[in-house]
Amino acid sequence: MSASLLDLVIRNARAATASDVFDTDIGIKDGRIVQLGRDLPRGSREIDAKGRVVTPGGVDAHCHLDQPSPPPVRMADDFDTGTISAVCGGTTTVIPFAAQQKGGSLRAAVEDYHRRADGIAHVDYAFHLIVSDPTPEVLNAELPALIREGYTSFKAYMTYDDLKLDDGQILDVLDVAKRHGAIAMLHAENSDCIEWLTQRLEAMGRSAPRFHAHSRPMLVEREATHRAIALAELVDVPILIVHVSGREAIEQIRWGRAHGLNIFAETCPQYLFLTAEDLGIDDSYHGAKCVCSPPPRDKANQEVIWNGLRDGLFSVFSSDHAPFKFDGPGGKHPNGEEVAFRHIPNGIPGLETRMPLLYSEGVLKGRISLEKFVELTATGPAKTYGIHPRKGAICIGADADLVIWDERELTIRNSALHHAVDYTPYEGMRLGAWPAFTLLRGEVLWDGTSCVGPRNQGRFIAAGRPSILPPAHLAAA
Ligand code: DUC
Ligand code: ZN
Ligand code: ZN
Repeated sequence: MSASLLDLVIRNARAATASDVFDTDIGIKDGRIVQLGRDLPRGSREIDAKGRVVTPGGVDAHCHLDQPSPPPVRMADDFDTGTISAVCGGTTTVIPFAAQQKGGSLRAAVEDYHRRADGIAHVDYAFHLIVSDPTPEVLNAELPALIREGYTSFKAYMTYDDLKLDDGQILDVLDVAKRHGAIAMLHAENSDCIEWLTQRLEAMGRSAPRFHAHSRPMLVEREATHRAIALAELVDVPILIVHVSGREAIEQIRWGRAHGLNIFAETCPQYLFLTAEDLGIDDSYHGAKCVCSPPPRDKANQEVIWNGLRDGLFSVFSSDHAPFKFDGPGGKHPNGEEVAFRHIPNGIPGLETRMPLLYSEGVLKGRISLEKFVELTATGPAKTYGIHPRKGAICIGADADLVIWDERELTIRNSALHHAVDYTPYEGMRLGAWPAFTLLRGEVLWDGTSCVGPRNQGRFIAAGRPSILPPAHLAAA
């Protein structure tokens, strides 16, 4: 091969995939990986990785960007600020949610969401759907057509009045997933229990942020997780339980698997690095910064989550980035004021810190292997949502979405992050690594200190059939 053929060669990489770690050069042409091996010919550009770890770019398969919320709530990040923060933290593909409004069409939600992303995203993106109103038109026409067009995953909520489905509706959407080859993601919390507890807490004057955690104890997640599994069993379809927070939900998932059911699971940094105490040990409103659902639990549950990451219980590690500012209207002070916990927008930022946190606390502290890190942050999500091996892989033909890691000590400071949120729940945490380079389709977008590459190059990726599903001919049988 002549020297001019390669656009970029990354030399001396310690490449990590979900199955191996090996020393190699990486040859890139037209945005794709075209050669792996030692002593590759010169490229038009060269980066010497000097034995540094190189992983696939992260796939953050659960984040919320510019998602319309009931007024006065407003997300802080759009596709511009959200995806630039993704780049700086090593994530090169995001999968946020096109959310159907009750009474609205799913197709309209998708078209609206494309308008929000088109031309301003800095990383590639696919969309999950949120089905909040499964009318016959949605079930019989819109959803099957959208699945065929590359929207092969959708989320159903078991809580939140403006989103939740009842059990019959969940059965209906699971049936569509089975017949048309999509993966359903379930937000598993028992809505009636939460409302009952919330009213009792409010009646006792317990409305500070920390009582959010009291209104959503683990049993509400355990019950809904079990019910979701039972509904999936009835329909005979795989499902994925999102944002699993601790032991009781995990026990249900293990039970389902022990009974031969294909139950997949996702967890998030907040369940490894935060506890309910971060919502406040007194009635301070600062706890609103960590209000998310399900809420963070305790140290013992963090250990149970680590075990699940190690032993294959989890296939996806996502940020669940749900960006609301702390100060000012629209965010954690929805009307510009402190409010009772039920009115605090649920969600915390985490797109930029997801990969460095897991690398530092997981890989560098010996809790998980490098291969497991890659599986959880890139390969697993890409396979789960039908974009592998184009994304989430270091192999010939894959998009050259890569992170070159710099193992150095640093402290997380919100002032150094790139999202539009005015805080990070991880302020002051010490880390041992951060991306030295992030590449999207062979272009360096982040060089360790600044965003250097071409902007707004993010493209929509139409997802295929999730590879975790049985092959179509068997599923139909
Ligand atoms: N569920 C999510 O998936 N994200 C943010 C809040 C929530 O409840
Ligand atoms: Zn959710
Ligand atoms: Zn979410």
